[in-house]
Amino acid sequence: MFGWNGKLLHVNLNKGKGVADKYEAGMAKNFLGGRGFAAKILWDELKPGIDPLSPENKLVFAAGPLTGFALPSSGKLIVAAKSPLTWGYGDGNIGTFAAVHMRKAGYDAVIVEGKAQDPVVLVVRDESAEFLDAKNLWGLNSFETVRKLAELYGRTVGILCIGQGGENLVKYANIVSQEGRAGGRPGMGAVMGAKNLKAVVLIGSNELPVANPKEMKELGAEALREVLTKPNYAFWKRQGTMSTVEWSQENSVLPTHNYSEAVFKEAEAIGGFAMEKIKVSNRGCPQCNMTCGNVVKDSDRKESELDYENVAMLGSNIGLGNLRRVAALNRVADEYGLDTISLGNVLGFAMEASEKGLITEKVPWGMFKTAKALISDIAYRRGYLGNLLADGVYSASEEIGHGSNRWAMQVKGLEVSGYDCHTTPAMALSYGTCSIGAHHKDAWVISWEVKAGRKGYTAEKVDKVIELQRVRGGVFECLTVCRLPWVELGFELEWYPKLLHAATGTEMPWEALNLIGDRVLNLIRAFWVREFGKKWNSGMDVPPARWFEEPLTEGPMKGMKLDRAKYESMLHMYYGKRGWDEHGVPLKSTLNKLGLKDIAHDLGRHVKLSD
Ligand code: PTT
Ligand code: SF4
Repeated sequence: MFGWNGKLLHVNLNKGKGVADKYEAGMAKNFLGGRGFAAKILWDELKPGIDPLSPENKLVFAAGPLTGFALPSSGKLIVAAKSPLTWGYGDGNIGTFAAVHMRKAGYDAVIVEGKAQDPVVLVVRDESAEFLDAKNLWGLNSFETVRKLAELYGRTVGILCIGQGGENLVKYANIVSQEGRAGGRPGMGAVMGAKNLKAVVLIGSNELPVANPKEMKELGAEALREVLTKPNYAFWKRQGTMSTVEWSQENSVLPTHNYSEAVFKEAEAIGGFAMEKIKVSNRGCPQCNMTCGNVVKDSDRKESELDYENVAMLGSNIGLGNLRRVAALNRVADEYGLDTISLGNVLGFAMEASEKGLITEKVPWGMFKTAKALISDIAYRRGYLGNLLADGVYSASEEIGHGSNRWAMQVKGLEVSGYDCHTTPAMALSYGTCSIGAHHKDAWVISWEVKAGRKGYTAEKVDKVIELQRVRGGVFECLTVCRLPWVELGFELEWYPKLLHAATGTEMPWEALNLIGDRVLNLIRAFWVREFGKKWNSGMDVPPARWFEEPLTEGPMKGMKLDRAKYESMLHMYYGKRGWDEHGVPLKSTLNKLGLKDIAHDLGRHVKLSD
């Protein structure tokens, strides 16, 4: 095999042992890498119904056949497991030297199972897997952990770690790398913590197997040059994803006060241009020449790396209009290793619950000190409120009741990311049907929808959601390369089959890639259905009630809200186009057509599948 290493590393923490396994060429051909490998491995190796925080869960780090080559933005990997937040499939995408080192160590995926007796660091150095006692690291935040490990192994190795959030099993704890790159929204950090795994260090020194080295070198260099010529390049380097704050405000989709509104009075103060005034440097993922991490000095005089989601969720959504303070909240979230999107949601939820008198604690909107203290309580599960919010917004709403589930902003248990959907039915469908819960990664359809017109619940919108899910949630997540060169700069999709040919020697036109995308998304859907069995229902694909029931009261879209009946008919149109039944379960024929006959057979033992 070329492009792929053809090897996985299985690590058992109970036994303190790592074993390398070869995998069949069919796995590469059918599932490509990254999310495709993770979904297949979790389907094959996890017993349905296990507790995600038990030793039986497996944590998969997986990359794709382009990862690590010198081509645009190829330094990312997927981290996946059964999610403790949703109890379904969970994953995230992290830009990290660990991606490059894992591939150069000779592996396309590392799978960690079991639980270490005491805290450990897993160190994978080419063929060897060793374990380092991590008792002295347990309790440190992610920055301190990375610093200590870098002192031991050097600054250029790959390090993935958890902060106190993961240690204390906060259900949206994520995994942090390189001081400010973080991923695994649905609690991948908690899965790591439950395994007593404080960090993974990856050190690889081999050449990547490449089918056509000369072609790869030339194409990669040409592709990198091409990125630099894109008209939006200079502005992108200045603001990265931060210009989305102004865009969201102008288009009335900026989450504000727990998604009750979609414009924020102080948006300008937390936008891309305000950020430029306090920016000190750019950071980013390896193998990237359009680095987009905006490093600013926060109100605690520490460095904090800002992206749109961080600012929308820890700024407008909680009513905080001071960017340095937003940056300080973002910094502590990175230190503790807590997902900023879910964190902004639980804080917004607590502020609303406090305002409505449903909790005794006083958590006023926009109050920086209270929010910061509460984040610390969450990371350590301190006190009633800290512990309550550490389990996520769905669980918190179940606990406090009084109809708060109507404004607990989540789908399938995962908190909604930074786009309000009162006025955007296609984006609501994207959240409703995303493969990990309410995340924008699979189909960021909102920018298209705002131009195409918001009012309709049309077949064209359903088609667009499916098209984006295939390319973004399917192909990009399997390749694990960053999608932003394409999304933000218009780097053409035609590059990827050419680069794949150079790396693997295989012709993979977009029709073939799209088919893989559909196969992987159907496999993930099958995973959810297998986990939930008879409890699975189409209501799990419906966004929160607030967007259907409470119209916006401010801004140019004042008075608008979603129409539930129309959303439901659009959802059923989506099921039809996907080849799923009226409950959103794939038909047997759909799975068979996608080459997932064995999955259909297995799933049929858990739920009744229609033909
Ligand atoms: C992603 C989610 C996002 S999406 C953001 S900002 W964004 C938040 N970032 C967090 C953070 O930072 N610290 C923290 N403690 N929690 C955070 N949670 C949030 O996590 C990220 C970039 C971004 S910035 C985006 S859109 C793109 N996402 C990609 C993707 O998903 N796939 C892909 N093939 N390419 C992508 N490119 C872009 O990568 P999750 P990163 Mg991320 C500080 O993690 O779980 O996938 O959720 O990893 O390396 O930081 O890159 O406006
Ligand atoms: Fe990472 Fe940004 Fe580069 Fe993508 S564009 S690889 S997120 S630095």
